[in-house]
Amino acid sequence: MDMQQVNEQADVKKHYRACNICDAMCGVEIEYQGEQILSIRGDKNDPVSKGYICPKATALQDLHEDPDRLRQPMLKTENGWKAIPWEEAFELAAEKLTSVSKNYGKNAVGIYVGNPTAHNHGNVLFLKGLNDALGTHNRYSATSVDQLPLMLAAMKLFGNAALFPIPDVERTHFLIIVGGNPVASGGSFMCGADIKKKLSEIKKRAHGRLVVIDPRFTETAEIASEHYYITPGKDALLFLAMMQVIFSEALEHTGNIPVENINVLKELCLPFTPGKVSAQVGIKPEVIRDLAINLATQEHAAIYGRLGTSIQEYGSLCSWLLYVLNIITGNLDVEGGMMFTKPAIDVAGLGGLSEEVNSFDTRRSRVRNLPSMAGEFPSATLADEILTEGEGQIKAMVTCAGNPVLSVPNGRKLEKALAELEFMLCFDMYVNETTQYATLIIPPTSPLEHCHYDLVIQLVAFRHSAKFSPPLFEKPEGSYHEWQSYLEISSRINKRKNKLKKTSRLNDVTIDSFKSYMYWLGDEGILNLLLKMGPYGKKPLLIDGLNRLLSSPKLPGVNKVWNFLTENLENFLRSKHAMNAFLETSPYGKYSFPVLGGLSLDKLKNEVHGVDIGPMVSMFPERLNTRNKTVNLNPDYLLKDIQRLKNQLEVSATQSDFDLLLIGRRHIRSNNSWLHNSYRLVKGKDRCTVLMHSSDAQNRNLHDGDIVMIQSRTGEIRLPLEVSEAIKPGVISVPHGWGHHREGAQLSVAEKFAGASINDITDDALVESLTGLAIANGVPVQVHKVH
Ligand SMILES: Nc1nc2c(c(=O)[nH]1)N[C@H]1C(S)=C(S)[C@@H](COP(=O)(O)OP(=O)(O)OC[C@H]3O[C@@H](n4cnc5c(=O)[nH]c(N)nc54)[C@H](O)[C@@H]3O)O[C@H]1N2
Ligand SMILES: Nc1nc2c(c(=O)[nH]1)N[C@H]1C(S)=C(S)[C@@H](COP(=O)(O)OP(=O)(O)OC[C@H]3O[C@@H](n4cnc5c(=O)[nH]c(N)nc54)[C@H](O)[C@@H]3O)O[C@H]1N2
Ligand code: SF4
Ligand SMILES: [Mo]
Repeated sequence: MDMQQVNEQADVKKHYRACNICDAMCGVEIEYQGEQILSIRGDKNDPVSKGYICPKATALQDLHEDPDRLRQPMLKTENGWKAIPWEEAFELAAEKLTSVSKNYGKNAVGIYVGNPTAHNHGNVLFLKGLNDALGTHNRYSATSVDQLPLMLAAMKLFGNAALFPIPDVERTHFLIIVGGNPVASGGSFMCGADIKKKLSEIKKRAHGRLVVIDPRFTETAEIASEHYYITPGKDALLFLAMMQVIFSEALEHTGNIPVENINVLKELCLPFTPGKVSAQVGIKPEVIRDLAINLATQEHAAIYGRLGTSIQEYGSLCSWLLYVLNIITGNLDVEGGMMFTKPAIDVAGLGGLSEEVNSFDTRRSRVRNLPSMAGEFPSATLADEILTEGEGQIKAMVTCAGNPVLSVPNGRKLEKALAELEFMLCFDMYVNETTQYATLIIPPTSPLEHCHYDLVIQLVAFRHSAKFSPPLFEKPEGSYHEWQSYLEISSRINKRKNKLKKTSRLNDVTIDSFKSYMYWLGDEGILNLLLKMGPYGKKPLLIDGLNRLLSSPKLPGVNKVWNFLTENLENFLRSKHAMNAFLETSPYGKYSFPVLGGLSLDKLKNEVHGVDIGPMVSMFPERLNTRNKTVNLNPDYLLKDIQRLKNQLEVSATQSDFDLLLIGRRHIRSNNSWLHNSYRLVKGKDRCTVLMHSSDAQNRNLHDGDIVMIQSRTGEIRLPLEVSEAIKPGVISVPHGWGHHREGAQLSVAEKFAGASINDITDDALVESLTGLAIANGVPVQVHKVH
């Protein structure tokens, strides 16, 4: 019987799940017959997304059916890629990774973790096991081309690098969005479906006002009440000037937030008057004043920033100032302002307990002396660590759901570096721009072949909900889910390393029994435990309770309790394997009580459309993880950057050959680098173009449709020009995630819509001074016509 016959006989059925492509978590309804997907629509009964989806949802089908998608481990041979059995792949990976670390030291293995990891709970839960098995300090991720400054600001202010303020978009009356384009991106750190509608609704509320501040007149600007063009990289000046207005008008008020050192701020912002910063920022002094005064006086107001204020020269300062502006205007932790989440699996609560998550500058990178954050080094220096000889040089890499050749600055340099590795293992579903350098690629199951729970994104959503999506299709026989591959490889590495050490407490039997235990528990078992322990699980609010205990000023001997707990935790965690992810969340499992009711995986499984838990609620000061339950506003770690800005106020900018500033751009039909193999999503008008203001085009005698060359310190790319009025003069914009013409990649659709990679011309030497974060917005470039 062939497939067609099977399909004809099968009933037409409906499957419900959450789309896990971007951060919006839309509910989808998939109609299918046998193995055949008939349609993908919005799930009208999803209590949060209510039927909304964007065009990318169809990619769930395209990814599943894509003939280029890898379904088996692939080994690079002299005659090209060869599919090999799974077990053989696990053995080979463990063997090579162990031998590199034996020959050159554990730091000779590097690991880079990409964005889709956050959309795959199994990977999140089992990554720590893999990291521990590798034992390397050379860890990198998309964090340092994305939200790292937000983590640092949250750590400094709230004592927890995983506790993020999120705009309460459903109840705010005045929202200022600086350097974010949620209408295209679906909303980041303000996650939830149909953000365009949610934002539009702000304008309908009393005194409702949506303000966008962006060098480009974006899709979000189109629906805003007002838009102001800003010079890239000058946001910190704007924020300091707003702060200056607030203090000079004596409008500061911090509501229920207990703060320290607010007077330091008053001093600090004195030089930054609206009049002084206006010319550099590009916004009139009266507008700056008005925004500041309204933020301080209007109820239900918030100011929010995203990539435009993050991956830029003053990313850390901007992110900190944004949070502080909300604090001193009484808009933090109040309805309609910036609030904190308490998701069903309390990732922020866990973050507060983790020493590693809350660590900054505990190590320095070998070549460029850049600081670590949350146990990772900045990705902008990954290529250096591979290319520069000496002790600790990276000789083997592991990538997990990442495409750094297209996403990290100076991708060309990284490419050269990857080509020199002795071994590279990529967990990915494609042979793409990065994974083509692999020795071995191990694919995940398709997005429709595994279950899904939004472990990470719920942390940064503007409304609490929970949804469990079962797999739609069985995974192919003999294949492994990604978490299983992680587990298989980490157990094998652990065994090999133990043989080398001979002295370890762990022997093969314990490693094997742990592995069996983890298989028995599975990703679902862990989710179930975490849900039961979470805030809606009717458990003793374990994580929450610990967090409170640890930061309670009234409790005598807190340090003793802390030491006791961490010592015990460490005893569990020292065992170095995948069990860690689980143990970290229930280290006190033996003291826990029977679960009486509340949220559990079984309950969620019965709610196929998901459950709406409700809006964010005020949680301070309890939710604070600072030891004394106050927010210290002293910006000691930022003083250098503030001084640098102050100096810039006095001197005018020097002329440079690179006379334009390059910024990024997102489009609703792309997602970073990896949806361009879906024909439905890439067809139509070319999207990988250079956007330039008509006056800049005229000055260079350039016309719409011309092929132009963009040059920077690091390289050049060619792209078609799109002349526009919707961008600030002096600024050009190019989307990232393109450049699929690289030989060796096997993306049959994407290569026909190749575009060019902006990260061939972003500069790995240009990093934020404090963290080493990549500066991808505001890169100096020049543009010429190609003859
Ligand atoms: N110039 C510039 N650069 C940027 C940005 C910018 O705005 N401008 N944005 C930055 C940001 S915010 C980010 S997050 C990074 C993203 O950087 P990365 O995470 O490195 O890149 P992605 O394009 O998201 O690549 C994801 C990879 O994961 C694979 N993949 C997808 N799903 C799965 C899965 O379930 N399992 C596995 N194993 N693989 C999977 C895809 O095939 C793809 O190879 O890019 C950054 N780079
Ligand atoms: N469709 C789609 N959705 C996505 C993604 C995608 O690639 N495509 N990627 C996902 C990921 S990984 C992330 S992190 C989020 C990102 O989500 P967003 O941050 O909302 O997305 P961006 O479009 O990068 O928005 C950044 C904005 O900052 C502006 N900008 C650039 N430089 C500056 C500056 O110096 N100052 C100011 N004020 N503005 C500046 C840009 O013009 C742009 O409009 O989106 C996620 N969702
Ligand atoms: S907005 Fe994001 S989550 Fe919703 S359908 Fe589109 S890609 Fe999926
Ligand atoms: Mo991102």
